[in-house]
This record gives sequence, C-alpha cells and structure tokens, in this order.
Amino acid sequence: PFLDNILKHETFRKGDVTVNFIKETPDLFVFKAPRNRATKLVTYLGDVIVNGNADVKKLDPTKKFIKPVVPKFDANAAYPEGTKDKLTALGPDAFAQWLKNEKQIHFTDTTMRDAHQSLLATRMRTFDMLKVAEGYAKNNPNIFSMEVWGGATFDVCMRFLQENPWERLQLLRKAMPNVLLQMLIRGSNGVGYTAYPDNLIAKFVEQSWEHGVDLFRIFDSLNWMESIAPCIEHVRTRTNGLAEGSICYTGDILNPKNTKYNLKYYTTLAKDIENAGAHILAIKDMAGLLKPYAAFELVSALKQTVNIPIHLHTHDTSSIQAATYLKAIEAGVDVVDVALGGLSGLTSQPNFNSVVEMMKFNDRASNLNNQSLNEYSNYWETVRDYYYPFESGLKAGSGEVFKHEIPGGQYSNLKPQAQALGLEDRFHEITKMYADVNLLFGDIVKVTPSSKVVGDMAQYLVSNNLTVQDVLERGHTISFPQSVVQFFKGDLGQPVGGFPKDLQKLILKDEQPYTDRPNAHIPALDIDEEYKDFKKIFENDLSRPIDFTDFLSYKLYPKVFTDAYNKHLKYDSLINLPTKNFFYGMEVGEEIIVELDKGKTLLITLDSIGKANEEGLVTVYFKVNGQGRSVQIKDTS
Ligand code: 3PY
Ligand code: ZN
Repeated sequence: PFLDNILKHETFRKGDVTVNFIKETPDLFVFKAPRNRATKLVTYLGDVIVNGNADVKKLDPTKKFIKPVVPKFDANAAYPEGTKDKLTALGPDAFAQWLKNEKQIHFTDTTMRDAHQSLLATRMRTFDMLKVAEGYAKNNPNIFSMEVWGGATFDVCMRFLQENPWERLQLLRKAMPNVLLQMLIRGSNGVGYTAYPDNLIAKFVEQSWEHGVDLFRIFDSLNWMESIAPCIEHVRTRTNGLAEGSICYTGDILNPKNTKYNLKYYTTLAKDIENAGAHILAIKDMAGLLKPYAAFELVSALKQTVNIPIHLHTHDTSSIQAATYLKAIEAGVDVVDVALGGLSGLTSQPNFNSVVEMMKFNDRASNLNNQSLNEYSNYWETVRDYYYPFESGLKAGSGEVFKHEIPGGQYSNLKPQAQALGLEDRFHEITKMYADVNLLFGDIVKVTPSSKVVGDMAQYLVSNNLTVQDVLERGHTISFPQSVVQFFKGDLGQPVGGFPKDLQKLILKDEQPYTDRPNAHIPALDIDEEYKDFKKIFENDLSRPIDFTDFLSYKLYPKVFTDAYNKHLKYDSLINLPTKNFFYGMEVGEEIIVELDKGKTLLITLDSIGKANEEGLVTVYFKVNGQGRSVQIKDTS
C-alpha cells in the first residue's frame, strides 16, 4: 500500500519529485482501509439474520421496539463550563479543596457505566451513549462527573460488543469535553480479575488519562492498602487527574456484634487512603448494605477523620438507598452517585431525577435542571428495551441483600451464570450458599474480583450438592474451582484478618501460599520489547490499524482482544450499527442508515432471505445505496 500511495500521488505522477519527497509528504503514510466495508457490514447483518447474535438467547418474536427520542440541543453552541474546566484551571489538589468547600450536594451520573453493568450485564453500546452524550453535557453542565469507563465495561466491550474500549473513551471525551469523566479501577487488578505487573497498571493509568479519564476511583477487592496505594501513586505521578481512594463497605457498623468491619476499621482505612495521597475519599457500597442511620454515623465519623471530600456510591438493591443518601447528605457527604431514572433502582444506583427533586428547596439543593434530566431518563428507559434479554428478572427491591451481600454488578450476572449451569430453579439456594461461603472464607470484603471467587464457590457447591460442612469435613478430597485456589494462594492479596488457616490448607493441599503482594511474584513487563512483538503479530492488516492502547488491551485480556481483533477483520467496525440491528438483525423490507465515517453513509435494505441450499448456505439479499448486494451465510443455527 505504501508503494501504491507513491505511484498514485499527484506530485509523483507529475514527475515533480525531489529527494525529500517521502519525508515531506506525510499523506503517503495514510493507508486507506480496503473498500469492502459495506460487504463486511452486510456479512455481519446476514450472520445475525440467519444465525442470530450468539449473545442474545431468549428472543421474543413479537417484540416491538419504540424509537428513542433524543432530547434537543444546539449542535453549534459552545459547551458551557463544567467541572473538567475547573480541574484544568485549578489542578487536582485545589480542585479537591474547592469541592470540599462547596455547600450544594454534587452528583455523579453512573448511567453509562455502573447502571447498565448492574442492570443489563454491562451490554450498553457506545452507539446509544453517543446519541445523547453531547446534548447531555451541554444541557447539564453542572453534573459533577460522568462515570463512563472501567469496571467490567472494558472486558465486555471487546468480548460481547465487538467494540474497542479506548475508542469508546475517546468518543465520549470528545462529546463531553466540559465535565469530569470518571472510571473505576480495581487497584493492582486494573480492569481485570487478577493482579498485573505494576508497570502495566502504571501505563494503563497514564494512557487512560491521556485518552480522557479525569477521575480514577480506585479500590481493592479486599480493602488492601498494598493494592490501593500504588494505584493512587500512579495517578499522582503520571496524570493531572484526581485519585479517589475507596473504602469498600461491608457488614453493618451499627451491629454491636460486628467486631471486624466496625467504625474504627473504616476510619483507620480512610486515614490510610488520605495519607497515601488520595484527593477524594469514596465510600464504595457495592452491594447496597449501608443503611440510612449507619450512613449518618459513618459519614459523620469520616468527616472528623479526613480532610478530603467524600463521595458516596451505593446500589439500590434493597430499595431504601435514597434514604441512605438523605442521611449521608445531612452528615455532610460531598458527592453521591446516581443513575438517570430509566436505568436506576434495583441493583443499579438510586434515581438521579428523584434525588435531585428530594433536595429541592433545601439549603444543599443543586442547580440541576430537572426537566432536562427527565427527558434523558425517558431516552434511557426506551433504549433499555433493546437490551431486554440481559435483564436480571429482579422485579422488586430485596431485603435479602443484607443477608447474602451480593454486589449489584454481580447480581445481574449471577442469574445467567446459574442458567448456563442449569441451576436457574435453584437461584435462591445459590444466594444462600453465597452467604455461607462468605462466612466459611472468614467474612471477606466481596467486590470484583473477590466476589467472583465467592460466587464461583457457591455455584460449585450447589451444582455438586455439597455443603460448607462437606468442605470442612472432606475438603482434602475435593478439587476446588481454580479461582478459589488462586484466592487462597494470595493472588488477590490478603483479606482483613488473614485467611482461615485450616481451610487454606484443605484448599491449597501441598501448594504454599504467600503473604506479600501478588505483584511481587509477577515480573515487570518489558514494555518496549513486548510492544514490538505485539506489532509483529497484529500490524499487518490495514483495516484495523493498531496502537499502544491495543497493546494494553492485549496484555490485560490476550484472548478476548485477539478474538475481537479477528472479528473486526471479518466484519469491520460495528460501532455505528443501530443497537436493534446489532442484536436482532433486520426484518425483510426494513431500511437502515449506517454512518461508516463522517459524512459517508450507507442506506441498507433487507430485500429477502433465501432458503438453505444442500450445503446449508443461505443467500441474504440486500440493497446497499440502491445497488443489489447478496451474501451467502452458513446456517449454523
Ligand atoms: C467492578 O469492579 O466492576 C465493580 O463495579 C465493583 O463494584
Ligand atoms: Zn457499583
């Protein structure tokens, strides 16, 4: 292609070439993707039409979708100033001071990350976010931050949505340049399920900042400072962003029998987080266990303990968490996490629209525009229907959460996992077993990835008709799930109060555990060398140019990245394909418009679907910009 660019270049063709031609002609290095993008796109559509999207199992053929209404905004208007502008003007330390001095309550909108992670198994596509991102940032510039990245979104984006998470981040950054963008990072576990080399996490943080993240919410799944502190340090030394260190809340501080996760435990941890250099302290109540009166006690005590602002996160699984926000606000919390109405409640965050309304006429009221928030809530309510196969089926709030303590983000995944194991009718046994396993493990903090270990063990025991008593009595004969063995080895760090020693021996058998940082057992990455090797593998297809961020995706998720890359070669980018068509294909006679690049659109019509021939090939007939185009698809359904 390089030679082709030279031969076709105007200057070359005119014979006007000097020795510096190549050096002075940068467009020689711009390679056009092969011109078969339209074919790749209709191949994808043909595949879904004939075989369905493998990720969408229970399809209702009578289902009709309503077109979501995008609230109006002025595309030509400048963006009003927001918190991102303030961070740029003040720098992170003074910004944190400004936040602490604010009287009004501030809001983080989790709609584009935790809300759909917790309600729809993280399947929200960039397409639906981008439709409203610019208008939302222009109409609601007073939002504190938008949580848009990290957690499970990084993995799911590639694994199920055929998207590039870095592209999502960049597009959202461009569409929302005025408000803070926030991500969730699992300390030394990054956006994965195990510990990674420190220098990989450091690079990941640096690149996340470079591509758009302003606020890093950092936590460790066992509240282990040795995993939280290095990550705070990466944010402080490699970015001009905000490091928000989290205490993950578990148990109930008001319970006098609770001697482990009591108020003293949390205030000590909070002080450690402040001392490690965090600009903001998060209370990360991942399962929604922080009850209203406990919130008042906790926030009041933390306000006495630390000098940094406090940011509260919860999940409304029990349905009483708006009351928790009320009491936390009374105790002086600075920011709370909420989701727009249409994607709020249940295992997601409390309802943004209603909490704003709750504060109206109070002296800590915010200056947000409820009318606008309601319009966006309606948008998300309609969009949500496209994702109906991913709904957890939970119909009402559940007081059982205080017993099983399952995080909101895990709950929506546990049901499909149980289904996959043929255990759907034993779901309540699994949640009960989850609680039993937690006690067996010594009552641990449960959040990704430690929550996955408890979930794996609970499902393993239920599906094998075992009890925790069986484990204690004949654990030496049981071969435990790999995640459980790794956990007891120390791969996720050390739990509060250490591991139960006898159980650890039963699970590890002859393997020796370690008590230092798991990262100490992983060699540092030779970034330059390995990036070179990576480029050798992936650089030869111009329809999917790669860069350093792809290398990071690959190092975090080698197989998931490689599969997504190969699918990209087959189908090209599907980011602009409407969600209905991405999941459900097209109906005969349906006409859709897909924007390939800015200003380059395809009008695609599905004309007809043939019958499978003797080799099982089905011909699907489309019109693309008025021209007939057919693809042959192997029927594997
Ligand atoms: C994640 O780590 O993805 C979480 O949302 C934890 O609560
Ligand atoms: Zn959460």
